[in-house]
Amino acid sequence: MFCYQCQEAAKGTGCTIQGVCGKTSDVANLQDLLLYTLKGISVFAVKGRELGLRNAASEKFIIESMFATITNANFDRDGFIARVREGVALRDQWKTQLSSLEVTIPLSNHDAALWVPGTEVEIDEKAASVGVLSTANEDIRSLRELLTYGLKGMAAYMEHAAVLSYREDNVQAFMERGLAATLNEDLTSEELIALVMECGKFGVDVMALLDRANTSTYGNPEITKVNIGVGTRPGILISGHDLKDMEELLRQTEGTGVDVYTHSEMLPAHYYPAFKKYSHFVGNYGNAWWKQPEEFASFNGPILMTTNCIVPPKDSYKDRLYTTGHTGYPGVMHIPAGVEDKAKDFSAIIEQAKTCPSPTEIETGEIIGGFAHAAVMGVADQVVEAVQTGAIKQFFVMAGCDGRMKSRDYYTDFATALPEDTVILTAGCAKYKYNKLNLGDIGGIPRVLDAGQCNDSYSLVVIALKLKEVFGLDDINDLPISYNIAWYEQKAVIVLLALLYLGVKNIHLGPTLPAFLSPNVANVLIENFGIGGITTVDEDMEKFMAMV
Ligand code: SF4
Ligand code: SF3
Repeated sequence: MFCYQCQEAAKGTGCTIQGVCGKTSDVANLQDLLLYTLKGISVFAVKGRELGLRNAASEKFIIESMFATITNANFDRDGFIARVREGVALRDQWKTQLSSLEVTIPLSNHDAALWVPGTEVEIDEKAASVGVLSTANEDIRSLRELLTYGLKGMAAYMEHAAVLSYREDNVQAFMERGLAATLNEDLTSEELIALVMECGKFGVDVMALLDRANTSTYGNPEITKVNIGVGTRPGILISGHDLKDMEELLRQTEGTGVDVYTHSEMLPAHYYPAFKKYSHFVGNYGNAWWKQPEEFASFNGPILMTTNCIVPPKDSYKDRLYTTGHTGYPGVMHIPAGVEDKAKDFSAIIEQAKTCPSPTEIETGEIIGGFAHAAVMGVADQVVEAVQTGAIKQFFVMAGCDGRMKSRDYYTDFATALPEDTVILTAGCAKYKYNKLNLGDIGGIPRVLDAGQCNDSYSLVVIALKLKEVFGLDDINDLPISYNIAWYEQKAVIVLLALLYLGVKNIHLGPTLPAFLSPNVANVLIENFGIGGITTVDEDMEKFMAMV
């Protein structure tokens, strides 16, 4: 195996024996093979689209399978083998359909468009030969992977929107074009860089789409205080990003005597009006994804993982862990999709919850959030005035991901060290590094404004664009906003590409720069966008404040 798609890549270069995330070598290879299969399908899907032909099954398969290969989403070997076989069958359906048309199909002689799976052993052998390192040139490899990881993040957001019946054809078309392009040996670095930038454009589109999907279905997030303590009844803990699962679980648990709590990236569900009406929706339990081992143990009740990030479970709670959607873990119960558009059936989780003790209290109090674009626009006058009077001197976008590395304490220390006339704008699970610090407020505006999940970074962009308009500025970089972003997995890659596409400069990215950026590709990002890493809190604070 060779995997370097996330921030925890071993030794800062890549995992080669087993993933730091817990992914085994065979599963890592199978994920590579699935990706290869998706590229093969895309070769034909691109041509089909040109000819006005579509295949809904292959479109759905590409998105769902891309999502399954994201860090910490799915560890299930058998599931990946089944997907590889299904993918080749879909590719061959396309082939048959196009063969009667006698058209020239670019890349149709590529092995990804031709290979046929044999026995499981042969599949494993093939899987070991199609990974990241099969691209010899390190810059081309770097650009191909940067594009691929952006597409993976994009697929995740497309899937979250799709479960709410929101799709955008242009984004799907780009996904297929981008995947096929990574097979093309003729593309120059410049052409690949252009595709990476285009990926950022579609990243903006997909986050806007998901924002529409979420807010049209569940209402605009509202400024909300969320309980972080526990009740006395048994509970179910729900994690991940899938709001449709959230809705269903709340509906099915109503009146059962079982409470519902959120974990990690599901915290922002509390901000949506549609979910506030449930009195058994008690609060948020615990912190970011990497705290699962201790927090899932002390929760005492069943846990539902709707999306990444799964930490390989401990035996102490494995029998009360459930996956659903495109997540999976061997030996962990999986709740399948509902049959014929029926809702998923969560009764097994609810029945198990009834037999469990209530959660053990690990903290008490409240946290505040729900500062998505509509809520912030609602208090825009107050925000603008605070900036004009100098009460707020600078905003710091500290969005992205949290992770288990000790080096991420930097973000807690940075937030603590920020001057009192600054405000943190956050989204994603990065917030857990500073959302319980009680940093106070500025004239009633909290110093940590949480917009929501990582995809709600879109809200931060909308807010920035609005402020630019209000202050009559030509350039988004003239706003009093600095960017100190933490990344972990591929959703953060699409968020980053989206910000670059919007022209945001001087983003600091940490705790380490991606291992998949070759020195030359990193230089392109440094020279064109001023991307930088992090150093120490003191040094960075000095740099940031000098720019104010
Ligand atoms: Fe390593 Fe991250 Fe890949 Fe897991 S996803 S194998 S931790 S680089
Ligand atoms: Fe977190 Fe995985 Fe990135 Fe959605 S849940 S932000 S890490």
